[in-house]
Amino acid sequence: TNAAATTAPAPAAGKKITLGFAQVGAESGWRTANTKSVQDSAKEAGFDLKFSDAQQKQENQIKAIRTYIQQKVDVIAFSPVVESGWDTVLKEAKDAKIPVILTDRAVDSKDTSLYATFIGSDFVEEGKKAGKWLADKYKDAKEDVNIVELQGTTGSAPANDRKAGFAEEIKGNPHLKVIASQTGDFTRAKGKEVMQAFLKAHKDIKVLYAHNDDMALGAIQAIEAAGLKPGQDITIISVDAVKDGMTAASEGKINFIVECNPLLGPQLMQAVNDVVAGKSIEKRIVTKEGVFTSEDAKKVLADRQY
Ligand code: GYE
Repeated sequence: TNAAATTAPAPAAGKKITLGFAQVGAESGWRTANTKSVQDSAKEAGFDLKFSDAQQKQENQIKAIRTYIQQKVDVIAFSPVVESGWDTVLKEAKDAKIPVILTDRAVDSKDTSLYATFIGSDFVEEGKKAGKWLADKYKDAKEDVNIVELQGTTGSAPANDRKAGFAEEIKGNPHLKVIASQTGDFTRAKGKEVMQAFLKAHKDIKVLYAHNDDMALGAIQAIEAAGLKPGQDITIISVDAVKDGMTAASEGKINFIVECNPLLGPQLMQAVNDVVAGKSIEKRIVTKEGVFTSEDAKKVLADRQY
């Protein structure tokens, strides 16, 4: 498998491959770009794609996976909304001899034979990049720096890991204090709502760490409505680097963005081809990504595809 693939494999001669893809939902700009990448590259690869949107509910995803098993698709791929609770349905796919590929988010199943590979980012690393930048910014702090955190979907791999990675990097400085941490479910509306509540409850917020751009963008609305300047009165860090987030960064409203690449389609289609061809594939395929300050965002914004 070519881990750096940016284009989908060309269609092979012979029987058309059927791929069942159970998507998380349509909760964020990241997800929209991810869905488009999966759909475009399945088309390019000549696959018959069956696509479902679980609206961020695990039960819907399990239903979709069971339907794909009944339909005897060649491969099932999905981005698990939460980490736990997948063993039963994954065993059903295994018993039906349908290979499963995890994309974007991980599961916590002990039995790794339940899936062929996991393609996606290292979310702990993303959280660490965010924490490292903040720890560095406040390395000489003499007073407490109050941080509020907007977590992603409760129980999801990116929420768990981005929280853990960030905490790990800031724990060395006792002045860096997370005074409130709540889920905003990766959406703009929830990000705004929870930030409003944070601002009401705490008068001295210095930093916001949002687990994705959409929640940061919602929070920015709440911050502005409270008469404060995002990026100045409150330092903002987020994850994803989608176009709207990068725009806010270029305007100085978000100070630091950790990139999370949503364009997983080409690597997924390559893995599907390899699995169907019986080739051995790597158990973990990590995507590559960087970080952006406001200045960086200004430079690359015009060329940003999503
Ligand atoms: O960061 C967020 C989306 O699983 C990496 O899900 C993905 C996350 C992404 O809703 O914006």
